[in-house]
Amino acid sequence: MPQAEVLLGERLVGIWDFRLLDGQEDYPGLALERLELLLDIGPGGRAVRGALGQRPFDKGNLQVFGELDAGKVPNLRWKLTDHAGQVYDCQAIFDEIWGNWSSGGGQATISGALSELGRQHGFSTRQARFVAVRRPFVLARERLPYRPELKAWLMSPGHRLFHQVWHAARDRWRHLDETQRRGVRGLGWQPGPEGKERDARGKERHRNGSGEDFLFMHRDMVLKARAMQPLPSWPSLPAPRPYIGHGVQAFVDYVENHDGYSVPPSWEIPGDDGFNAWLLGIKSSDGYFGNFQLWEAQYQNPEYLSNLCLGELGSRIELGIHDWLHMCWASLARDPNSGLSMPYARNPVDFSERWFREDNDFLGDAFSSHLNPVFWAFHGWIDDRIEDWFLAHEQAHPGEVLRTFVDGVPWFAPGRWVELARPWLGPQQAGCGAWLQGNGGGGELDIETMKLALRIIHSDETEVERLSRRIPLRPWYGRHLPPGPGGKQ
Ligand SMILES: [Cu+2]
Repeated sequence: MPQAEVLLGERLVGIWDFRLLDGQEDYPGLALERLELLLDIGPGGRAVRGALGQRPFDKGNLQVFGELDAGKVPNLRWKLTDHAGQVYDCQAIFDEIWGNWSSGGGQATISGALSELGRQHGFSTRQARFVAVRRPFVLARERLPYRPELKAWLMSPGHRLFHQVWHAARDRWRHLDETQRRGVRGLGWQPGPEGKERDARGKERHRNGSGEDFLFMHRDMVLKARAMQPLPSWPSLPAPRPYIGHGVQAFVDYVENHDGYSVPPSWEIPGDDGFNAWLLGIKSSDGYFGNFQLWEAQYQNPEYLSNLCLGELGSRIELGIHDWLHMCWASLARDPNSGLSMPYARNPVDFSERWFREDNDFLGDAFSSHLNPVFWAFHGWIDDRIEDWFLAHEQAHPGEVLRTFVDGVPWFAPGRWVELARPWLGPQQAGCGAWLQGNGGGGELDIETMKLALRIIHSDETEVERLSRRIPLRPWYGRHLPPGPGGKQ
């Protein structure tokens, strides 16, 4: 399946508000108010299918048939038929004036003309010109609001920076030189005890306990958030977009993101083919059925789980399905001031005021991901796998894993299957970095400490960026492009 067609498909699928510009007398059936053009392309599909009609879409829709041919863009040509046997020829232009605005589910237009099929164009031909405007993707935050208390906690600068530096320190530790490490240690932000730091992506990742840090820190976060508002886990990973041919209403509900859990449209980083193909793949039905569902089954398979240490379970989840979940449900990032799309997302050391606003809930960046309501659904799902792991061990060798509490959080005692007595939650000294510890930490000083730690952690990247005068980066959770377990992705 050529990528150009997939990308074009991503731009066409959706709900378009349809309006005749003229010819109303000749085409009274198309001159109705609130006509909607629904466009879909099946998984791996090479054709555009759709419907033109009015809610509730249960009768009287016109059917749309067209080839999906990126070589002809911006020209589109479709046949439309109604139930009475009337057939229309539709020639249209897919409007690119919006440029990158139309990628990632932003606004776009299709404008063109309809005529009765079987008549040649000319003065006697009745043509009707139309325009169709795509509705932007409805973001999860519009469907799944927070209570004020929880929202305030999540969007506080301290919490944003805590989450970012916690992930960045362990993800980048193996790339830091001695000077950088000394700097980070001096601020208390080394991931784990000094000299025995637990880097999350290095050779020892499955054995050094970093996976326990990952599971424990997020369990702590989920418990504290749930104390302010119920945030249910996904009982299973939400199914991909239903094909319009299986039911128009189900398609519409999905595209309008009724439950908040629809996968947002993909986007492209210019020139970064590896990222673009990966993102399309993880957001596709193939990605869901061929990879997500396999992971989902593996992490509930007692035989597999009973042979894993807790740290290896956490580390495998973190570096695989966790990156996928973040990026699959991420929407194209936008500049909070201008609304312009930012396919690379925020620079990790850009601490301008605008990024701290509540609308910055981009799932691809640890600075903002925890503001996105989908975060809690899938981190809850990940957390529920810990119980599956425990039950699997109980069944295979009862008593080898013992429950305990760590800082009031239900956890497990060190032993054959558990490495650490104290997973890493950031600096333990009073005040410093204690953002998850009850009162919300120590104020301005901590905020500046965390910014400084991030500047040190990213200092080599900033240099590269300065020299090359560009931002050669990807969104945080889209940097590593892990393969799925299905082998194809
Ligand atoms: Cu996190």
